[in-house]
Amino acid sequence: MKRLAVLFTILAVLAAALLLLLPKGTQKRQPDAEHQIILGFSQLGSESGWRIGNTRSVIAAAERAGVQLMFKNAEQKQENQIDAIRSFIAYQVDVIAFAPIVEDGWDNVLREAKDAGIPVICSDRSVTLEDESLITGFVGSDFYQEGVRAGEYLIKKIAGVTGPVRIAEISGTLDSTPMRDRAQGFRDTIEKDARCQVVYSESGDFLRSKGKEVMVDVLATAGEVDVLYSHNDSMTLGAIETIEQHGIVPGKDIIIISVDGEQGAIDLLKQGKINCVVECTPMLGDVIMTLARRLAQGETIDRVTYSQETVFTDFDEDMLSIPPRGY
Ligand code: GZL
Repeated sequence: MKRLAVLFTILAVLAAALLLLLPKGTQKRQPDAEHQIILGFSQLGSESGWRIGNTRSVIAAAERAGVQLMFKNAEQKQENQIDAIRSFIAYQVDVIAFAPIVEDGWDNVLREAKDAGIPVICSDRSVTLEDESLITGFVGSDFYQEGVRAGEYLIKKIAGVTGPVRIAEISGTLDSTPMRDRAQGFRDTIEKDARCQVVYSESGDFLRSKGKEVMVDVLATAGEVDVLYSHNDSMTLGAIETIEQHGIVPGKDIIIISVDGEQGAIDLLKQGKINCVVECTPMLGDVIMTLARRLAQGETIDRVTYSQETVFTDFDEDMLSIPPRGY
């Protein structure tokens, strides 16, 4: 009996040694047609109606697609996302997808994923990397174009206005892709019109509470403001609370341009309290599952997959018929 135990021990040690000797990235289980795909998804938080809608979309799509989803909410902390990705690697998921809260600081953990042979998709936001091969693809919005659409609306809205047109911007999470690109796309569009002046810009971190606070500072320090450009609807709704508390009529005394397309913002658009809502769809779940399945089966995917989006404005004759938004 004792000889048998010794034999088993030797075999176990040899097996473990063999695994360690294998080149990195080959220990992972290879999916086959019968095997259910396992997707690790790191969500950045629950900061806005958009984010909650995005989470619902991912979970429902995994259910529909028959994908086993390991979902972790980082509650607005990059370190929690990094920990989540490491746990997916340890579990040897087939694919990892994540919505990076900021663009920088991902090289090491994404190198670990690549060494483990696990492809990674950026969902919703992008990352800045020394080695761009660490990410297989991006699925989400073209935030720069969202900024351009906001700027194009404003130019149309101020037709006939002498100027100057003084603009306050409440931006999203610092160093996040939507914040950087929505700001740049807007500026590149309005800079062609000498009347437009951005007189104030401060981050509201995509949070309603901070949008309300920042708007207090706008009204206290920026002087006469003709336009509010807010990077998401949650901050816009908070800012409008402040605007109304100061006896200012939103959508009339101050032009309000917002991004996302949450139901709450569309409702205020219909009431004339918001003038323009640039759509940014959170419904990315089905595309993520399609891309994950391709990767798990060893296929390639496009480097960038953009969502199709529109813009809702007070120029639209059919504004009142905008269907329910679902987020
Ligand atoms: C955009 C997304 C942004 C939304 C905000 O794709 O990353 O983050 O515009 C959300 O509402 O907080």
